[in-house]
Amino acid sequence: MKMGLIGFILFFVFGNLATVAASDTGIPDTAYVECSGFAQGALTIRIMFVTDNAGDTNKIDGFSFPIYITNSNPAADPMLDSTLGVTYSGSAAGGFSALSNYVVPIIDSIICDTFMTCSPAPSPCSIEVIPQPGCFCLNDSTFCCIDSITCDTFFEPDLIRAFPLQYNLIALNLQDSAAIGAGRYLFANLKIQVDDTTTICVDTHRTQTVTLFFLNPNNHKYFPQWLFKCCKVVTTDFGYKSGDANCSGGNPNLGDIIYLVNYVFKGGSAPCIGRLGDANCSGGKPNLTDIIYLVSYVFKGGNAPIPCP
Ligand SMILES: [Ca+2]
Ligand SMILES: [Ca+2]
Ligand SMILES: [Ca+2]
Repeated sequence: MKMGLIGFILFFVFGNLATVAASDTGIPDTAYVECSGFAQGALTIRIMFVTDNAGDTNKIDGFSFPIYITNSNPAADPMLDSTLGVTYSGSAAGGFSALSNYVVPIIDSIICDTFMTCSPAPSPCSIEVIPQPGCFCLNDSTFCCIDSITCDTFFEPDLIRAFPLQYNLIALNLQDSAAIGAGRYLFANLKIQVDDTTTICVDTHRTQTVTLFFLNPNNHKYFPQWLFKCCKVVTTDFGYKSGDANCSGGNPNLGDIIYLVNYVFKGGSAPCIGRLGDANCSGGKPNLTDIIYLVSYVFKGGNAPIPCP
């Protein structure tokens, strides 16, 4: 578990400073998500906002963005780039003095040990002979009292891969650099490496300790509207043609047929990108019909494999 000192401090600052609700002047400000393309194995998603707030006391001087990211395909094995420089590259808040981004640890398991002392019961063990609360009859002749319970909490070790992922972004203008006035801006980038086609959805969420809000220069917070969005990575984003089961590039050929035969009938490796093996785009895992389809294309002038989303 690692939250980062800045994140922790900002948490504290927000918790204690920004307790007075301020109204959002003009029309409601809005935070939203933009799918910004796929390149070199990574999907870029932009967290944006638009504000009409004018006047020095109404501008934006701080942000709390709890983000909740889901992934539809475990085989895509998404990995978030949580480097601060990537997250806030080009951000309107990039010049703010305190920038933080941290993945909220997910509790994997809790293991507890119970320590107790047992004694022989003077008469057959029953509720009457139990000396105090916290004790119980172990059997007819023995009672036990719990001395203490200690628990260890284990967190998911690889946080940036633990989807669904809670990601908190906090930007605070602690010095007197300019607050952000009316306009449409980028707040942060989510750069997510994926190995397969998938749908990544970005939402906000609310817990006891975090919520989405903007802060004005008087440290009053207000709550912008939020628009949820999903971004898709499809087969063609990877630059491979459908049927190129071994990801060798170019048109599907005999090598791909052999690769699929091995996968379907001999327990060989799955296509490097699952959907590439689905030559007839029927959905599901590649099977014999996809092999027949590929054979027809490669040797009999049949239709080219169908690009599948
Ligand atoms: Ca407004
Ligand atoms: Ca190939
Ligand atoms: Ca198929």
